[in-house]
Amino acid sequence: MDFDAIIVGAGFAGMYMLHKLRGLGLSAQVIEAGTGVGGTWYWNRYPGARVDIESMEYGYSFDPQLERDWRWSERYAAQPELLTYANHVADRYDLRRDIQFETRVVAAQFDDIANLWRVTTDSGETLTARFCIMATGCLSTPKELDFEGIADFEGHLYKTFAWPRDGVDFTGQRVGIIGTGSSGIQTIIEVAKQAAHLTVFQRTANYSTPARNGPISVDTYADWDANRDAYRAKARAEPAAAIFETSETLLLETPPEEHQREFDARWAVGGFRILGSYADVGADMAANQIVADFVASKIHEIVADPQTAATLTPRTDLFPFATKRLCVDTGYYEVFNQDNVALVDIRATPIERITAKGVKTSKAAFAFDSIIIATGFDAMTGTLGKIDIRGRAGLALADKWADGPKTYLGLTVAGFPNLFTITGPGSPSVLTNMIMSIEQHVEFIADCLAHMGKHQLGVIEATPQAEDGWVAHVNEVADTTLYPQANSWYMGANVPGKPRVFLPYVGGFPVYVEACNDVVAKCYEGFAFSTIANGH
Ligand code: N01
Repeated sequence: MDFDAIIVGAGFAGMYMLHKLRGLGLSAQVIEAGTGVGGTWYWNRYPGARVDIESMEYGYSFDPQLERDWRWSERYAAQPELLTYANHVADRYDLRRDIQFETRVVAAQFDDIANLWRVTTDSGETLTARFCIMATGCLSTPKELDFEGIADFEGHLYKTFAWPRDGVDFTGQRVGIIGTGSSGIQTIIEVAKQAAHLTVFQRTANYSTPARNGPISVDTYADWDANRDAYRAKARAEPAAAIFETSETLLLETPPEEHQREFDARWAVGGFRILGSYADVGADMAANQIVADFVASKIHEIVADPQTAATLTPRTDLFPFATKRLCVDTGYYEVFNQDNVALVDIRATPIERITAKGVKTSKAAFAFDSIIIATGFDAMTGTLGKIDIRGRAGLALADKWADGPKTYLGLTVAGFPNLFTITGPGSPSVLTNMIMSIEQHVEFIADCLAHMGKHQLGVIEATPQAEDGWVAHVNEVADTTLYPQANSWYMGANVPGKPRVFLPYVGGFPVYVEACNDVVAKCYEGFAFSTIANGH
């Protein structure tokens, strides 16, 4: 089967890409491993899974009628509602007829002679297309489960990233959970409501701020309906493409009573607002410590037992505030005041192994009916790394990226013609409201393909010089921040053996969009095009 484009993944990126390509009159086929659309929201069905960008800002913005017709129920939509939304989009634009479900792409190889991509699936089928577009998501391949003895456990083992579709009832159970990132924190809150006893194994305490979730009022909707364009524009003007009310004021130039007021106000609004409080928090350790101290004081206010509060308080010597992704919760720290919840510090007493009955640390043995694994993902490059992607002359992407990913704009890779990576490494992606970054990339790609059609260009490829320049810029900007100090998944540091490189672009969404627009305005500066004679 031959197509103009093959799109890998039917999450929000793949769905919109398909819709855009159809609009250009191009044939496209989406290949999706799951049985349905939704990507992240298809796979991550653990209890409490919920978006932490406000729902109003998280929905697609490309179709005003879609926005007007859809009504979110809560300020932060829960996974079932997000999945319903993804299905609504698929139905509305009749996307499913061009999506091949339950199929995994295992290889994508560029044929230099025919100038096309040969994409092989796990069923052994090979499809061909001029363009190959990776809409594979940034957090779609879980970390390897590296616990010794995990196969010995006789109880139930659950993974947040592959949760049973029918849900799990933990009533009356002794449950252990490993991992206190966003997935773990959201899961803990819900499981603590059911389980007879929940033991939380924490290696690194994480910062979490209250979501202040709740129903979206009629007034809020009326306001959004009247001012939607202005809100969307406001979000796009923010570094994270979401309304954090980002300030340019420097914390270190502000009197203490004023920053206390500012933090309190932002804590009261909830969500990620605190991230926008002062411009120097992400770059200056002294400023960063002040916010860290504020959050620490909140943890100590909420958690009754001082020892538990201390263990839950993140240490800035391990990572500065927000250099690991901030979590957003509804009652996380409060959970530790419940009698049925215990916290185990596995930095002090490491897990030695999983046993037939539960978990053994250096200090004690714990018996469980169920263990939940919430240990995170091989982020941004993990899924691409699992596909045997080969560009010109058989060059393997895995080899090219052996020391860390190299891209031009996070969208293209030199030596890999007609390949695009939506929200790829080197783009703002995970540091932003993903839907905004997805839309911007999809529109960039669609405009590029339209340009190529108009000018009868067959092949586009980033030049090595442009790629080198972009990679240097991505690193240079990251080095002006505190991010590289953390052993985070942003740095690839959560996966043993992965190169330690800051993966996303931290220059901010507006700066990045301007860079992309500038490239286009300069006739796709940094790209080489060629025409082809063989009909492709
Ligand atoms: O994964 P994580 P996640 N032994 O990597 C611990 C997005 N997301 O799935 O920090 C013991 O953040 C690890 O400890 P440490 C969001 O972008 C969004 O929770 O490595 N512990 C950490 O506590 C998020 O950032 C939403 O010391 C081990 C945890 O497991 C990203 O996905 C919801 C361990 C992993 O945390 C990933 O979040 C959920 C080991 N061997 C996710 N290995 C929303 O929108 C790891 N850990 C709300």
